[in-house]
Amino acid sequence: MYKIAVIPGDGIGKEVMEATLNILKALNIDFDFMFADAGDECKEKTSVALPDKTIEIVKKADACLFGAAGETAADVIVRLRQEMDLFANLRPVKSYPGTNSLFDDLDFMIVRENTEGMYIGDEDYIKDELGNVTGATAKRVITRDASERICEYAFKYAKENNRKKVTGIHKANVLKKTDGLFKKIFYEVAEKYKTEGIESEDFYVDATAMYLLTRPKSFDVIVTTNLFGDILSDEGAGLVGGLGLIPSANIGEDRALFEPVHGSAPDIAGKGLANPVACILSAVMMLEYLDEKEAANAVDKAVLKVLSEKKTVTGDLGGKSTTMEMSEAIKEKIEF
Ligand code: GGG
Repeated sequence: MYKIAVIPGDGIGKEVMEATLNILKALNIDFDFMFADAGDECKEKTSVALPDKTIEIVKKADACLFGAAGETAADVIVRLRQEMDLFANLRPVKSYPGTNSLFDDLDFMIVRENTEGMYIGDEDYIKDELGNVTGATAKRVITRDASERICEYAFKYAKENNRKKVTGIHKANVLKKTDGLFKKIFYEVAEKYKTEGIESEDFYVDATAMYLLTRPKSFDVIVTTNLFGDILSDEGAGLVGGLGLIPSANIGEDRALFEPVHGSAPDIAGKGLANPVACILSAVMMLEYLDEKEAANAVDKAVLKVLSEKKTVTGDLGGKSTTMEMSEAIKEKIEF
């Protein structure tokens, strides 16, 4: 029996989570779903965005499924990652048929550092002598330990998943100390993997934003710091048909949380319009993590069939189906 903490969160998080649980319940696997609150609505009700009880439930679980957080994202998902030391954020960029993918055969992985960088939440106002806010600052922290750990993770991931190259992304020409350190450590780790046949290269983040459009097929595994990883993975989503399709995994030493890359999308929330695929594929990543490879494969194939057929898909994919109708169609296609 797997204990799964389930945090639907805000907006479309609730709908895509319901659609995902519909799939998981159809598998021949014993799950104990432990529901927990977090997000904007939770804050409105209880004045806390991430209750201690939720953290307790997540820490007790074998894995966590997360829907979306709205305005409280920093207090909820960013904090959960830090609280549980989920240092590696895996965001695959993969073309699926039947989507608005700009390329039909993209398949690369973005490995984003998840615990420090620009997202440590150390912001301050600059005030004049009368106390008027005249500006604001944000501190960005890059440490040797976290950089080594994420680069090591990316190279090990490449080796174990038959990937050939890892690209380190930074802005070391301007952020000389922070990204200078990240780049240095990237090449220290790369050196160890040279004999394993894993190539390495590095680019500035601005150039990478262009290369993702002009030659995305040249990427295999990307490793980068927190904010750059967040931004580049949305660009990656744009390459393969949008945020409704991109799953993610947040991995720690002995804990993991899985979430769609999209946010709470309040403009379409509650209308059954949200594409459930990003959340369902996040559950596929969870099944792989739990070593339920056969089930993971079966759900992945079912998603592929429904996308290819294009009959029962949501509006973002050119269809007219609701979130739950698409989930039902995927469920019907699962074969063991
Ligand atoms: N860009 C899509 C989106 O809104 N994602 C939710 C979000 O901002 N999460 C915070 C994060 O991934 O760091």
